[in-house]
Amino acid sequence: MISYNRLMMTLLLAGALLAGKTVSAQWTGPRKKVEQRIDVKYGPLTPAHRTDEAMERFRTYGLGQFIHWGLYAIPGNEWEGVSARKGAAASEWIRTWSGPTAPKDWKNTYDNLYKQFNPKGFDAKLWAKQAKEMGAKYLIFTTKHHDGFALWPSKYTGYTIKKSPYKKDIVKQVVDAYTAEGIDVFLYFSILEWNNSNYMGKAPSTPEEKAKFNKFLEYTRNQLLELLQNYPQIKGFWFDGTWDQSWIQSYDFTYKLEKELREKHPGLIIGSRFRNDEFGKRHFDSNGDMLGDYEQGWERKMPKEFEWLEGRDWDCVMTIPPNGWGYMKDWSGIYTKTSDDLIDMLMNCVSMNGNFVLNFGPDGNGRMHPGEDKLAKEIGDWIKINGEAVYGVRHAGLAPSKLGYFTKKEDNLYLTVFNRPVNNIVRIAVPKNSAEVPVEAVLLQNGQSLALKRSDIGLDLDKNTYYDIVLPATFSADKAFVVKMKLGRPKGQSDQLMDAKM
Ligand code: FHN
Repeated sequence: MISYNRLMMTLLLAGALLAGKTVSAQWTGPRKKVEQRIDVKYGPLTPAHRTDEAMERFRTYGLGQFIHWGLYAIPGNEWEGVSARKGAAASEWIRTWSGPTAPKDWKNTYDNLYKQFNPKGFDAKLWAKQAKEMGAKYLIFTTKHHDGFALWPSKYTGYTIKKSPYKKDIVKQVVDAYTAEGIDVFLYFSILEWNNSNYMGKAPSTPEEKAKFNKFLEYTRNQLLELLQNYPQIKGFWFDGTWDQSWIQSYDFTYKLEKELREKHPGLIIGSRFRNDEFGKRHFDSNGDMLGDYEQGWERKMPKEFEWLEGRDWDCVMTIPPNGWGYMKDWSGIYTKTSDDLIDMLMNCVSMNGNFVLNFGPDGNGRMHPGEDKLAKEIGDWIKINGEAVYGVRHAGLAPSKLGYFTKKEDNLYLTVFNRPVNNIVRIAVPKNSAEVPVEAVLLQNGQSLALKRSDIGLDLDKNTYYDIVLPATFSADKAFVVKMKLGRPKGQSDQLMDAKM
């Protein structure tokens, strides 16, 4: 018999579906607690916190590289001198260009771009070398985006790299080159396809529609199994384009498919974007349990507070321009993030146990944008000096500092300072009852020892005690720098001060 809760959930979902709304996850605050758990048949297939080797490795990555590459790289967000800005959602969405600026018969032009795709300058080894120099420990690479064009010679469609003048398998070159550099590879895969005649956004309703969409589902399954077979080194899939009702309603199929992929490839990592439960709940099921191995909703945003994450694994994927993941020829007139912005975001993420994944959009010839080259170099230079504070670190368990971000590894505490105090005193607040406190401090970049002393300021009702680290007045920095502290047992007790009686 169907329970009351389940019935209510079903009615609510039906209401949402009728109203044409997608039931989406919540990314802008602490997650609302589910008041009463209900029976969910299509919930998570893996534990909330996997402890196998692959997942433990995922937790050490710190920095990743995303690459969006496909036919959209040819126009680079413009066509015959006309910009697609304001006409298309983002550079890799240029096929959807509409409005007064859109070229005539644009979709058709776009769908034929594959006939020109011949990136003679593409060298996967160069990309991988650059990624390594930048400090990326994993790559997420677009095997096919929403246009459906496959960068590998898939047997299941004619719309692939094999049909282009370039012909060669790009996915293979990328997987091999990055793996050879010791960088783990995850494959981005868009479920939705704009120009596949079997795809539809709405849930199929007639027998004909159902037959068509079933073909699409089988095609998706075949392609995914093909990718696993062709590129067995990969560590995971990064799914996208899973928000349409057709996919949402296919929960029985997607559940079985996830199971099959995991069985075929032990250790495979899949984020929370792949599928939903039978009530249409995406990322988290109706009980609030995560559907996948890590939270995959932090796109161009980060949690404000560590507590929001409730211990879950996560990654943050970030563009350099405000939005736009594919190649954008013209970076003028928009804000493009600086290496200071990006290092700040990186440290913010790792301080909350997340990975930061920076996106690159190479051009139609296979070259990175010069602006991306510059940023990769600057980030790499910084990480070479400060990587100890980035990789394999965990949340430090201290209250956030106004000066920067804490990370921790064993008995080392790191503070990456972005806001240098004018008095040169880096003050660390530690709870009074803490079993470990800073006992030594150095500048990570050169090992220079820094003076450190406890400062019992005596603020009324204060639960903290303070450790003051003095930066040499002669020390100058034009980028964030790291203060590395050794943690040890506190020497002596903090002063017992009477709280004010008011
Ligand atoms: O629509 C895509 C977009 O083009 C891009 O690929 C990003 C990357 O996370 N994902 C989708 C939007 O969420």
